[in-house]
Amino acid sequence: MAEHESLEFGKADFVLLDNVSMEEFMSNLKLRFEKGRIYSYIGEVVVSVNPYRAMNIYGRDTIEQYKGRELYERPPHLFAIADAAYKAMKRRNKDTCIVISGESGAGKTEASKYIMQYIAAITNPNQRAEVERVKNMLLKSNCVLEAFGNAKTNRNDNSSRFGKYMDINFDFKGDPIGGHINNYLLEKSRVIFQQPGERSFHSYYQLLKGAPDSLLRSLHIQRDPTAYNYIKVGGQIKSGINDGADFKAVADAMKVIGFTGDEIQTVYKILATILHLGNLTFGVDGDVTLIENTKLVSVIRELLSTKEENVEKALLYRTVATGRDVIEKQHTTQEASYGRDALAKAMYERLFCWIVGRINDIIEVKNYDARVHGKNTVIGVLDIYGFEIFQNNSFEQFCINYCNEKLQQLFIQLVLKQEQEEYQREGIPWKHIDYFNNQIIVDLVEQQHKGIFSVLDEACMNVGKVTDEVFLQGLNGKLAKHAHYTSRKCRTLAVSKVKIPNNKDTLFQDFKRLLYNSSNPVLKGMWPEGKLSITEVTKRPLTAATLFKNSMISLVENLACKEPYYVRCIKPNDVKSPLLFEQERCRHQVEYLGLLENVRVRRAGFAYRQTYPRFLQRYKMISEFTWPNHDLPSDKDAVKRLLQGCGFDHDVAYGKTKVFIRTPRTLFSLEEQRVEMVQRIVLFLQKVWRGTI
Ligand code: AD9
Ligand code: MG
Repeated sequence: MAEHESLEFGKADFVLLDNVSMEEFMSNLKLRFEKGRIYSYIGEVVVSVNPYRAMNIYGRDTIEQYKGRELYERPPHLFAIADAAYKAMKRRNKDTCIVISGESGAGKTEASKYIMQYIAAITNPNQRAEVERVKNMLLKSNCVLEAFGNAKTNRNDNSSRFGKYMDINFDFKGDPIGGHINNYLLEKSRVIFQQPGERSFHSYYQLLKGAPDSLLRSLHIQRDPTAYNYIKVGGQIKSGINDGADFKAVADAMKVIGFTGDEIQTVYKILATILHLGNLTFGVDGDVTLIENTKLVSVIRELLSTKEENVEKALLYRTVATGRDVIEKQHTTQEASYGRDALAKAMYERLFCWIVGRINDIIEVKNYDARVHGKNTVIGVLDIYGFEIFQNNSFEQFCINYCNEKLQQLFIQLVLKQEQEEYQREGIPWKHIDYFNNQIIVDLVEQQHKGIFSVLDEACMNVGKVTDEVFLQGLNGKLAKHAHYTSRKCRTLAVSKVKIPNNKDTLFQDFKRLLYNSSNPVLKGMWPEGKLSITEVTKRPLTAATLFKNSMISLVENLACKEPYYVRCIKPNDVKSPLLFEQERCRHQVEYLGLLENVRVRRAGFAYRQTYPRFLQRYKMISEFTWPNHDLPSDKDAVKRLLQGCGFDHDVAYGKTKVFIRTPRTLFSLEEQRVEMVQRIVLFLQKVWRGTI
C-alpha cells in the first residue's frame, strides 16, 4: 500500500475510495491537487495533474527514494512507474513500454522527460564512458526534436506537433546502450499557417533570435520574424520562451549528438529557404505566369546550391507525361502558390524526418552480440500529441484524435488483459467484467472500404470532381447508420471538418528533382526519389491518411507485445494556473480517459496484491503468530495464519507468490492495526530504554 500518506492529502490510490463514484473521484483528485500531490495511482496506473509550477520533486534525493523500491512503498510518482518498468525489464527480461496520454498541455512531454532522466540517473553505476555517452545523446536528442517539432499553440507554449515513440535499449547489465525514435505525422500545415495567437515551429524563432549576425547575413535573413509571411502571425507573439538561449542549446546538442558542421549549416539553409519561399509572389504578364520578386529566386538558388533557372522553372511549370510525350505545363498563379506552399511544407517535413533519421543512425545499438552479451531488452516511451478540438479542425486534428482513440482502445485491452494474466499466473479464478469497448470507434475510422479513412481516400482519387461537401455527403451516406458516427464520442474525432486537400498532399516531381540535383550533398541526400524521371513516377502514392493509419496500426502492434505502464495526464485548467482546478474540465477528462472504469476493473478483481514476504514485512506485528518471526513452513502459510487470525480470510485469495485482497476496507483495517501496534511497540521500547520496565 502506498506509504500511508495522511488522509489530509486524500487517497493516494483511487482504488481505495469508499465508493467508486464520479463525485468521490473528483473530490479526491481536487484535494490532492490542492495539497500539491500531483500524482496518484489507480493500481499501477499513474494519474498526473499538471501543476503549472516548478515542483521540488525531481531531484537527486527523490530519485534515491524511488530507486529499486516497490510501487506502493512510496507516495505516487512518475519515478515509481519508471522504476517498475525498469525492474520488470531487468528482472524478468521483458520488453516494457510507458504510454503517456492526455490532452494537449496536460504534461505528457514533461512526464516523458522526467522518466528518461530517472532512467538515466539510476543506470550505469560503474560510470562506463560509452554508456554515459549514449545516455547523454538520448537526453540531448529531446532538445533537438522539440526545437523542430514543437510550437507554441493556444493550449500549450511548447506543444508537440508530432508523435514520438522512443525505444531505449539496454544490455544484460541493465545499462542503456542505444535507442531508436519513431516519429508520427508532423503537423506540417503549421509551416505555412498558424492560428492567431500561435507560432510556427520553435526552430525559426530560435534562428532569428539566436543566430550570430554573420550567419543571418549568409542566409540573407533579417531578425524580424514579421518580415516573413509564413511566420508573420506568430512573429508578433511575446512569449516566455527564451529563443536566443535555446538556439545555442540546440546547436550544442546537435554537435554533441554528432551532426557535422555541413549538416548543421544545411539545416539553417533549409529554414532560411522556407522563409524566403513564403515571400515569393506570382503575377501574370499576358498569359505568362511570373515571379514578381526575382531577387529572392537568386537567394533561394544560392541557399539550395542549384541552378537559378531550375528554381524558377520548378516554381512556374510542371512536367507532365501524356502518353509517351512529356510536356511542360505552365502553372496558373494559384497553382504556383499551391506548389510553393507544398514545397515549403515538404522541405520542412523532410528536414524533420531527416533529423530523426540522423539521430537514429547515431544512437542505434552497435556491436551488440546477443550470444555474447545476453538479450538486449527495451523500454519504450510513447509521448504522442494529445486530443484537441478547435473551431476549425483540419485533417491533422482528425489524425491526432484517431490516434488517441486507438491508444484508448489499447489501454482498455491491456489493463484488462494484464489483470487477467496476473490472476492466471497466480492461479486465481477470474470473472469477466463489462467495459466500453472502444474498438467500435476505431473501426469507424479505419475499416477497409467502410471506414472514414477509406471514404476520404476515395474522395481524394477524384480530386477536382469531389468537393468537401460531396465528401461529407459520402460520409453521411455510408456511415449514418453507425451507432457512433453522430455520437459525442465520435465528435471528438472532429470528423465533420476534415478537409480533402490535406490528405492529397502532392509535391510536384519537379521540386523533388530540383532538390535532388543540388550540389549540396546533405540536401541531395534528403531527396533520393528526385532521381526518378517523370515517366517513372506513375504509381499513385499512398495518401497521408493511409500512411498514418498504417503507422498507427504498427505502433499499436509494437506496444501490444510489450509490458505496458501507463501515465494518464490531466490538465487542470485552460489558463496555465497552478491554483485553479476547473471541476468540469477535469471531470470531462476523467470521463474520456475512462479512469472511473479503470478503478472499477481494478476493484472488481482484487484491490490490492502483494508478495508474501513484503506483506509480512509490513504487517507481521499485528499477529502473535508472525511477530517478531514466524515458524511456519512458508511465508505463504504465515500470511494465511495472520489473516485467519484477523478474521479476513473470506476476503482474500492466496496466489502462488502473492496474496490478493478484495476490498479496500480489509486493507484499511490492517493498516489501522499496524499503526496501533507500531505505536504500542514504540511506547514499549521507550519504557525499556527509560528503564521503567
Ligand atoms: V501537447 O499534447 O504536446 O500540446 P503535453 O505534452 O501534454 O501537451 P507538456 O508536457 O508540454 O504538455 O506540458 C505543458 C506545460 O505544462 C509545460 O511546458 C510546463 O510549463 C507545464 N508542466 C507540465 N508538467 C509539469 C510538471 N510536472 N511540473 C511543472 C509542468 N510544470
Ligand atoms: Mg507534448
